[in-house]
Amino acid sequence: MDFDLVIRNGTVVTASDIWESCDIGIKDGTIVAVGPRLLATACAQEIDAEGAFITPGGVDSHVHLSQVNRSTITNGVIPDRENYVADTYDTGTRSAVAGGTTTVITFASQMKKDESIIPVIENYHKLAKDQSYCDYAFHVIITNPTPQIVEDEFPRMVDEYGITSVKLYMTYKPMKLLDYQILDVMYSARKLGITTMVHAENADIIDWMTQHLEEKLMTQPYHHGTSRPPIVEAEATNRVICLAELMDTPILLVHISGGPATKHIRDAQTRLLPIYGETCPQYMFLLADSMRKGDFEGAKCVCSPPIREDKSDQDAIWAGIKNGTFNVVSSDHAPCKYNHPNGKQRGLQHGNLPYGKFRFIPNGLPGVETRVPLLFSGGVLSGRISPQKFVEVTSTNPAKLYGLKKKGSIAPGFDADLVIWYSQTKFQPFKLTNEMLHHAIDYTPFEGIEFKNWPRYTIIRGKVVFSHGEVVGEMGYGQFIQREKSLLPGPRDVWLSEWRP
Ligand code: DUC
Ligand code: ZN
Ligand code: ZN
Repeated sequence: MDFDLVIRNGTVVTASDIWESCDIGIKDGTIVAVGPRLLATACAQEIDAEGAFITPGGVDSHVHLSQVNRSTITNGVIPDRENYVADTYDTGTRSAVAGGTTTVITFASQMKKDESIIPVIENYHKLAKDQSYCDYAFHVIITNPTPQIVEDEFPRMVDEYGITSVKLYMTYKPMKLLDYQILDVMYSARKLGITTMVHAENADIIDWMTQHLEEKLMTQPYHHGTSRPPIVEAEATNRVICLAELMDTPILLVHISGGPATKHIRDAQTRLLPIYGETCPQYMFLLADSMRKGDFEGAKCVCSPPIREDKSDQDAIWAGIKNGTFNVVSSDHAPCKYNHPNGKQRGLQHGNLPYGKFRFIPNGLPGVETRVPLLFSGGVLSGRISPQKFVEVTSTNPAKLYGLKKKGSIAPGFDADLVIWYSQTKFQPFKLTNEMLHHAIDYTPFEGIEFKNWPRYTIIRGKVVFSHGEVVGEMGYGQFIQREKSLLPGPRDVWLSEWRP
C-alpha cells in the first residue's frame, strides 16, 4: 500500500484490545491499515515505536481557553485577557499537544444574562481561528436560557455550527440556573439530541457556609473546601438527575469530586438512566492538604468542586473509573496565574493579609498537559487501571459522547491522532516542575509528582506535532470540528407522569 507515514512495531491499544508488534499505516491524515509488518509500496516517513505503547490521541472534553471570568468584570468593564483564564487558544493547545492531547472541546460562554449565543459562538471562532495547535470544538455555556435561545438558537447551534452540547451551572450567582430554567434547557436539548453538561453544586449551601465561615474569620484558601463539603455536590447531583429523569434526557455530571455524588450517578446508571459522569485528575491524585500550603499558596489548588479532604472520596473516584461510573476523565483546564492581580492574588486583594479570603480566589487549575501522562503513569503504569480503560476514559468515550466520529480510536477510517510513548526500558522517571510545561501559567498543582513515562510523539491527522519534548507543530494547524450528536445512548421514552413533550 501507499502510505504517507508508517509507524512500526508498536503495542497498539484501543478501548477494547492490545496488539503487540503492530504497525499503523497512514494516508492523507487518516489511518488506513493496522496490522503486523505492513507492506509499503511507497512511504514518505517511518517511525520506529520500539515496542512502546501507541494510544489514540487524547480528547480533552473540558477545557477553558480565552474565557473571561464574570468575577473579574468590574462596572461592566472586562479587563485585559491576562485575567482569569490566562491560557489562550495558542498557549492552551500548545500545552495540550505537549501532553498527548490532540483534540480539545472548549467553552463558548454566554456572558451578559440576555446575550444571544450566536455572536458568542462567532466570537470564540475568532479567538480560536488560526491559533490552535490541535483540533478543537466548542460547548456553549448557557447562563440565561431565554425562549429565543432554547427555541430558535439551539437548533442553529446544532445545525449550522455543529455544537451538540451545552453546559449549565447550578451555582455561581451570575451563572446559575434555577431548576425551572434547567428544565427549559433540557426540554429543548432532548428534542435536538444535545448533551447537557451540569456543574452540580448547591449554591445556597455554599453562600450560607461562606458567610458563616467569614464571620468566624475562617477565610484562608483551605476553607474554600470547608464551605463545600461533599454533600453540596451530592445534593445538586441528585436533584439534577431527578430533573433529567423527568425530562428523559441524557446529562453529564462534570468534574465530580466526591464519593456521595459518585454514588448518585452510579445508582441512576443502575436504573439505566442515560446519566454520564466525568471526573478529573485533581480528584484522583490530590487531597485537600494541597490547599493548606503556606499562608496563601494553597490558593493554587482552589477549584470547584474542591479537592477533597478524605482519602475515601479519592478512592470512590478511582473505583468509579474502574466500574464505569465515570465515562470520561477531563482536565477541567481552567487556568489562572498565581502571581497576577486578576489571578489567584484576587483572594489577597479583597481579603486580609496573610490569608486573604477564599471567596475572591478565582476557581480553577491548569491541567490540559498533565491529564494524559498522569493517567498513563499514575493509572496504567502504577497498575490501577488497564491500558484499555485509560484509552476509554481519555479518548474513546469523550469522542463518542460528544459526537467526534473520527476521533478516539486506532482503526481504519479514524483520524491518525496518536500518542507514541517511550519504550519503558528507555525512560528515566522524573519529577514534574512547572518549567517543563508549555502553558502560560506560573505554576502546576502537580509539581513534584513523579512521571514514569511521557508522550514521545504526538501525531495529529498524520503529522508529528510534538517530538521528544519539543512542540514541532504549527499554530493554526488545528481545525475546528463540527460535531455530530452523541453516539452514546440517549432518551429512553420512559416517563414519570402522563406528560409527554
Ligand atoms: N467550573 C468549571 O467547570 N471549571 C472551573 C471552575 C468551575 O467552577
Ligand atoms: Zn464547572
Ligand atoms: Zn470547567
